[in-house]
Amino acid sequence: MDWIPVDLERSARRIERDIETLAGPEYTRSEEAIRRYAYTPEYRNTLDYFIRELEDAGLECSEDPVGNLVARNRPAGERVFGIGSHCDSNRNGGKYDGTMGVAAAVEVCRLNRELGLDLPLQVISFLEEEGSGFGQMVLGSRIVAGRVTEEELMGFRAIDDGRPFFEHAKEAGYEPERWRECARILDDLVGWIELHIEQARVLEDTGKRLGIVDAIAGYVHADIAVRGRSDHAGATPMDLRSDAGLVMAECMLELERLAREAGRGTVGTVGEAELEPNLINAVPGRARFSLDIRGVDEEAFRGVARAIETFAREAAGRRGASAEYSERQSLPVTPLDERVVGALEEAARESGEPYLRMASGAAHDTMCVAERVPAAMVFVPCEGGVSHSPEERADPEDAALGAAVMLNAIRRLVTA
Ligand code: HGY
Ligand code: MN
Ligand code: MN
Ligand code: MN
Repeated sequence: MDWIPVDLERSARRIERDIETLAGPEYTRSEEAIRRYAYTPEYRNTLDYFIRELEDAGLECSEDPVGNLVARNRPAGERVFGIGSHCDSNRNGGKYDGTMGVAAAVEVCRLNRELGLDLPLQVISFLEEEGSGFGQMVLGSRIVAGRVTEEELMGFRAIDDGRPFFEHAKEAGYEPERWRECARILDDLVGWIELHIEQARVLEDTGKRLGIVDAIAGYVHADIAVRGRSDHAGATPMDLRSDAGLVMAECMLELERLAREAGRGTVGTVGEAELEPNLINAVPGRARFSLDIRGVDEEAFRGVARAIETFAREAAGRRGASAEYSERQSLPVTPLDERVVGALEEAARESGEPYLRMASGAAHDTMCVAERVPAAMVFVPCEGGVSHSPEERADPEDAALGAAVMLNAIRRLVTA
């Protein structure tokens, strides 16, 4: 099947306009980074922006009971091909993570209409992919995939004000008690592709413009709470202390050692850390820190999670303290669909641009969609691999090429 000619320059300018507009003050809580969390005014403005663009491209938009945005160019019940990503941001986010994937999906819809292809499409922009609002990553797509329980949902609290997820959802106009109905948004999908920035530097280092993703690393998210004893920092001799901060410090270094030792791409990160009472002249009696452990080898990364849990208990015991490990959530390594990957590779070859077949170290909503729908991803480079940072930089020209590759692959998949 020959390559559909696309005016890549025009697509790049439209994607760039979307990205730059959505970096403006009404779409982010602050100027120094993109701060756009579920159920906030800036998030609502962003959804409304995409709704306008999707309606201009001939799609009908709706939002499911928790706020996943869905847009279709076919009536409910008819088979469609799914594309999309997320437009919430990390708490210290950049302009491109997620948002560029939704913008590329909108561009596919524009091209579909302008070129008269009339491919059956559905766009989804998933709620709370980053976990910036409630500390629960890929929450919108986990709800859609049924990878949460009612009990868990009822227990999720907003990071900023501690109020329940359901309360925030209702205040934003949704009906979260109907969360089980969200599964329906995957019912008509014959396939799914998410375009996303790579968030690492493999494409840049190898001089490729496109990544065709065939697997996504699994992960464990957990917290360790240490209880030692608060003491006077000046009067308490070193051998009489039960310093929770030192237990945390030992665990941080042990996590690094375990991840390096496990190899096979296993990584471990302590990204959040709190000490109590967090005073210059008090020995910390309590510490709470997060664990983000990932890899494409299930046994390796889950082995690291088990090992650090044991280590924390023992390190705490040696200091007269105790340590409590609690898992927030985890998702398995997700192999993606060979037929969708193959169609993307074929389209990438036809584009004549250098591409690389690769795995994703970052998590994506596609992990949850892939549970029920043949799915794959397209990566575009980001400068120096920098992401989850306002320094994130990516090239709209690459996203335009990615959109054209998606369009060509979808035509191949829905007409075969
Ligand atoms: O952290 C992740 O993998 C995703 O970008 N939220
Ligand atoms: Mn993302
Ligand atoms: Mn992210
Ligand atoms: Mn994602």
